[in-house]
Amino acid sequence: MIDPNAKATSKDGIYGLPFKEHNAQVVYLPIPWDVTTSYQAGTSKGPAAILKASEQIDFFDLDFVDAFQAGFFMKKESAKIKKLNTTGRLLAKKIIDADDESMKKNKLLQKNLAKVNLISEELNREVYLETKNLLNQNKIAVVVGGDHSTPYGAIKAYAEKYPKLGILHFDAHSDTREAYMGFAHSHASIMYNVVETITSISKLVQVGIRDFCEQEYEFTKNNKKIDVYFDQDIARRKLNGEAFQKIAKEIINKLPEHIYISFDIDGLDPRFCPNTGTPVPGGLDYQEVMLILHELVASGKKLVGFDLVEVAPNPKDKGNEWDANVGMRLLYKMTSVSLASLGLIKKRK
Ligand SMILES: [Mn+2]
Repeated sequence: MIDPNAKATSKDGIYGLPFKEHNAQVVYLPIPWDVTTSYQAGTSKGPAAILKASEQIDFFDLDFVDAFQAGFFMKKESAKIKKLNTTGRLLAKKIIDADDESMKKNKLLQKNLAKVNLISEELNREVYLETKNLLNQNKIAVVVGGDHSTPYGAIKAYAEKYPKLGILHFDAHSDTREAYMGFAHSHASIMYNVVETITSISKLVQVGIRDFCEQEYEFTKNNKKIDVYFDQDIARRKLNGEAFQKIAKEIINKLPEHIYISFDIDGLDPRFCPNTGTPVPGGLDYQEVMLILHELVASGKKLVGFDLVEVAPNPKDKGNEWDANVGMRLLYKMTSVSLASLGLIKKRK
């Protein structure tokens, strides 16, 4: 019997819970990955930081009854993925540091770029197979990144299980670059790759976007599957006196029956994620996200899967758990929302 009022320790498992993979409804896949991170590396340490911070959870929730009873389990970080990350990052670093001219002339750099792209494809395959395996057992598979390239394989597996899947994408960045610095599977291209290559996906709704290039703006504007809630537009609507709840409802209304959330922590105001790879001013407030999640459950639509990416611990301040603390709470809430929307746990009111 689990005592929800006792102090948790992450030694027992994520959120201090004693579940194993076989008796857990929700399985978190930690992906320590930051191969193509261009600005600040460190997101590869995100999953471990979230696991450690998860000791701080308090299970009581005003919205849901004892979500943890469904069974949550975080797998061990895969040694293979760790090794791929180390190799890939060393190769990618030289490419990131090189200028356009040397990229054009230097054969070795070009070879390295091709290798990085292969390494990324290998990660996508690993995540896809792992997710597929869990979905076949009717579990919820949750990628915990790592940078934003990590959930591609998971989204592919979810899209196969749920045709016409809709993606709700929280992010500061559009992530719709058609390759970035030559990297075909970088964090900056995930949603481009999702929309272009996973064609059964019926909708992509982006929220909090405030950093993008012209190509991304044109791409999202010209694609009928994509709706963008730019941070600036949300802010101005609020400043003009519109209720955020109306915006939250509108966002959920745009989505189909089956929803997958891809949550880049930097979609939030940077005060909730000061150490993320590429923070941008502005962004959503924590409670605004909570309201969107609340509206999702109220709509009767189903949150079939989700991920959380780009959470990074502070490299200069080891004991500082702030980003991971926010991340683990957001992860717990999304898990509860998913379970409630699927009728697997009870709502409190
Ligand atoms: Mn992102």
